[in-house]
Amino acid sequence: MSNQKLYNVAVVGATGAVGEQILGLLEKRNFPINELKCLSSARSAGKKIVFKGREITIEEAKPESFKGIDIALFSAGGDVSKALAPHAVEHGAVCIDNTNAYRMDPNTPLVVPEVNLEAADGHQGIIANPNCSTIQMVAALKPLYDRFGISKIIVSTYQAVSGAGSSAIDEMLRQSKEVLAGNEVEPQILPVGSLPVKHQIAFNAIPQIDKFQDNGYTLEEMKMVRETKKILADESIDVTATCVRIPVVYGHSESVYVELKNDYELEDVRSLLANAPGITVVDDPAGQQYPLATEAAGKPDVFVGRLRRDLGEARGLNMWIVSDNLLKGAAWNAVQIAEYIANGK
Ligand code: NAP
Ligand code: 3JN
Repeated sequence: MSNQKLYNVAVVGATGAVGEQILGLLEKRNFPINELKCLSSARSAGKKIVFKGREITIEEAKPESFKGIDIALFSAGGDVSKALAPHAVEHGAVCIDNTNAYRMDPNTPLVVPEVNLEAADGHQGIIANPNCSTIQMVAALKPLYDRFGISKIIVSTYQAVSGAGSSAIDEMLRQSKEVLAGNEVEPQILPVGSLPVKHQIAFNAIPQIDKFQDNGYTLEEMKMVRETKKILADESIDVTATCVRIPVVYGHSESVYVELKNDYELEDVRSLLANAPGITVVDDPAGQQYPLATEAAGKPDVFVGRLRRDLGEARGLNMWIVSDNLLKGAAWNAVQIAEYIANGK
């Protein structure tokens, strides 16, 4: 007989793009669940989902929903986390929060298990999951940081529409059909910013993800800057990001220039990455093999390729990093943390 403790688990945002992936992983990983609560807004309350062959009714998330809950996974937006995570903590739950609400809070660990899992030990009830674009980048850079040090990162992202939720996926697919049929499109969802201005995403690239900040960068870009420094616990790294939405459904791609503090050999970089947990190197220019969003979709790993020394800076390295934004970028990273908690941390 197993003496594995079973947990009462709540998934907040269970009907969303991220929530659905979290439920899929909890089932696939056979997470030790006693009771599972699937929470959403009033809009989806009453709908049914099937988990391990059992029908579960979606409930509206309320402060009292967390009574008896041990682990709560939040992915219903920052406002919901701000409103409800403190109640979950009061009821004794450990919250793993997929939103921006607590990421930069000095009392909240910001965790990528392959990078700084030990930071989770200091939690005070909430552990934050970083932004998807940050997660895949720091997972790939950590082995290089440890071995050579990093002074500068310049990243340009090519982000899938699923990062903006199920409605953005629907919009991209709908627009694509409209364009192919020769019809006008009426953009309604993207970019998600502070103005009602919308742009076509089908057959396009939109250089805006989230709201513009006073410094000319978008919030997504500033998330990458701040979160990278917090996760690597190094404020001295210069980070510049340009985040772009492209018409891909699953999988964020990133072109990353990284300046190392020490001299490096490309072969050492390759073998460090090949031996790092959660990283798969796909780097064979002769065979035209490199990471692709279509190949990364549905897989938990971070894929790295196009490794090459910068032409001007001998300590500069260019690389291409791809991962499924809803898996390692959100649900899988959160479930990895939940497994760590369930294993007694
Ligand atoms: P989505 O597909 O639009 O789903 C939103 C989910 O939140 C739905 O389950 C929705 O329930 C629920 N919800 C909305 N308002 C609510 C409320 N007032 N109370 C309770 N539940 C509510 O969005 P998504 O892509 O899954 O993303 C959800 C959130 O996850 C994002 O806002 C973001 O904070 C976070 N996220 C993080 C990453 C990352 O980089 N780590 C990536 C993507 C998303 P209904 O069915 O009732 O509408
Ligand atoms: O756009 C993407 O590809 C990632 C989006 C993440 C996101 C979307 C809406 C709200 C976030 C996030 O995780 O930072 C948030 C948020 O929590 O602020």
